[in-house]
Amino acid sequence: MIRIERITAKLETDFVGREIYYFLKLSSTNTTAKEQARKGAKEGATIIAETQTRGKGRLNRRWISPKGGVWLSIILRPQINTEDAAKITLTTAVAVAKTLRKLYRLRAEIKWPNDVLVHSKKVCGILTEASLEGKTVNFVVVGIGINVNFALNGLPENLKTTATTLKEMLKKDVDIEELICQLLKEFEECYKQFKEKEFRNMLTEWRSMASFLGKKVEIVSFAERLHGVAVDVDGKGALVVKLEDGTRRKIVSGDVTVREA
Ligand code: BT5
Repeated sequence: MIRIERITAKLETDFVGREIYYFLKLSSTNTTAKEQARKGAKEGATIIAETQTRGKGRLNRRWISPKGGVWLSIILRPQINTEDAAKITLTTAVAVAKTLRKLYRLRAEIKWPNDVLVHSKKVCGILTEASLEGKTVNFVVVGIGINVNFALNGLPENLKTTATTLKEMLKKDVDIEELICQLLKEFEECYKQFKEKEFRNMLTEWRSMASFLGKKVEIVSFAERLHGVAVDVDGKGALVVKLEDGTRRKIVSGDVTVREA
């Protein structure tokens, strides 16, 4: 069980996680976070659940959320345009990867746009949802799911080759409250940089952990399937791909698979 009083005692943030809503079971922490945001919850308020019955991935995919994971959502109220919301996902990925590197010395890597991998296996997924008002953002909910203290058996058969957990990697349970505290701290630092329009610095960090850059990739989106080399991510968070015919394309959403090392 996650002991919230341990988190509160150890937390070193100014506003992220200063208000925590804790639940044994939720449908989805993102859904509850959106409800709380609509009711006026402050920036940084964090929703944590021990398990989720309908954890959400992108495009209505399911996120499997057994007990022993970190399933949380943070409410944000940045004054940004809608087109800047995608940057929050990248900012969050940097925070997660830094946390795993610092606490466990794992070579955590970022896969555009919303995955954190260890040894090429997904240990974390991020789901950013924005409530929009015309061209501006009313609030943002960033959901972070990390597979922590459960064995691979906690996941369905079809995910066992693509996913991993910290317990699997480290061969032991980790201190989950310490992990949440460090994550919220790293997140707040990265988010402050993002708000101070220092997204360039964020991108530099992001690139240093984005292992798939320079590799041949396949990108599957709603409309098409593309092959090329992942070249970079641009100032808006879009993936830049050099296609096989030599032209460059900016991709704003899709799934990336590395085709060769
Ligand atoms: C994501 O979507 O990776 C976003 C996941 C966000 C989860 C957090 S948990 C807290 C908050 N509350 C929520 O309801 N959601 C957020 P996407 O890139 O679409 O990946 C989804 C795919 O990942 C699924 O279709 C599966 O293939 C795979 N998957 C599902 N559960 C997984 C898990 N626990 N570990 C690794 N892979 C998983």
